Amino acid sequence: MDTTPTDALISQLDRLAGEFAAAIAPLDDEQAMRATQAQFLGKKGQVSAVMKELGKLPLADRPRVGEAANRVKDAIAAAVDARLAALADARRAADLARKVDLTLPARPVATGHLHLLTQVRFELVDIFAELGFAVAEGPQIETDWHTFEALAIPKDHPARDMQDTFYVADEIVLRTHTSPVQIRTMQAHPPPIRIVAPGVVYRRDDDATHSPMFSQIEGLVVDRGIRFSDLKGVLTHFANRFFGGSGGLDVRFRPSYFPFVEPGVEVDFTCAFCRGKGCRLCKGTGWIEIGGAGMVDPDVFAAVGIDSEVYTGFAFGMGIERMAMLRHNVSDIKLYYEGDLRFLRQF
Ligand code: 2NM
Repeated sequence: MDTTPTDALISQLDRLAGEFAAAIAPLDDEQAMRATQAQFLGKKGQVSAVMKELGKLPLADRPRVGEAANRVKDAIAAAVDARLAALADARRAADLARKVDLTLPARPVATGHLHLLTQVRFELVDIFAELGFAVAEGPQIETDWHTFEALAIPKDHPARDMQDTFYVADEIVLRTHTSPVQIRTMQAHPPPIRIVAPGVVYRRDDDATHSPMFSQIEGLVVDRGIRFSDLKGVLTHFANRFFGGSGGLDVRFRPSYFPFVEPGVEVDFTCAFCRGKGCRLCKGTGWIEIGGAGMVDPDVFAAVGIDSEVYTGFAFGMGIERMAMLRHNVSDIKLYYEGDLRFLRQF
């Protein structure tokens, strides 16, 4: 039987499907297969080349050729899908063939933890939070007014000297204590006030026991009828919560002077290590120095617009590095800031 040009074209198209399957058989990535698919089906591809002959065929034959062309396109798409499925099956089979011991212990995941000073700061804040204190924060770069003037620190006070304070600009300093936070709180809120202000402060000191940046926590309570004995009660509760465990630690006030309080005191706690008997840590005294405190000076209240005829208050401050030192036996303040993991990992 004679083959018509139409039949020849159709068998040519059907052959292309087989050629395509052979072309992608060695390929093992989808991108290469898609490129080959485009080669066959694209404008300059083999299928198009065959279809260009369509115009020469009798009109009546053309639908049969069109069907054949669609068949080829479907066959090519099916060949790609089949090859991709085969590859995926092979990968999965290889995966399953690999021996994996699911009972092996997992590799440990390295986790960090909070810095010792952060842990201790949180502990301190938590204890005061139990007593109803809120946490207040403020800027580290402060005005001379909030840092010194409002706290009744006189112009010629050594703390205001360039030798002791980092000046950022005229009348702008790095705060030397967190007391400016208390000033800002008193300006912003009427009493009753019950806050602690934890944070870093800056002083031009740098030796074995002093760092130019260190952390403090200060407390402030202002209300009607706040008394010196309230201060002692709060600090005694704090001493026993932070150091005590079983309780029984006392607070001792020694007369002292801070421009912003009157009276002002240095605060000692019973040495928690010898329970007051005297040991190396307390240098035989039975007492440990903790910080300073006092009743807020009426001049400070005047600066922030609180009527000292109506309100009284107490304030206290302590160093967080020193608290951490006493609790964890840290010998050198520099260890906190060096980032040596051999130190940090111990806490
Ligand atoms: C201390 C010791 C004594 C203190 C006073 C004030 C304020 F703003 F209320 F006047 N804030 N902090 C204070 C008092 C801080 O730290 C050694």
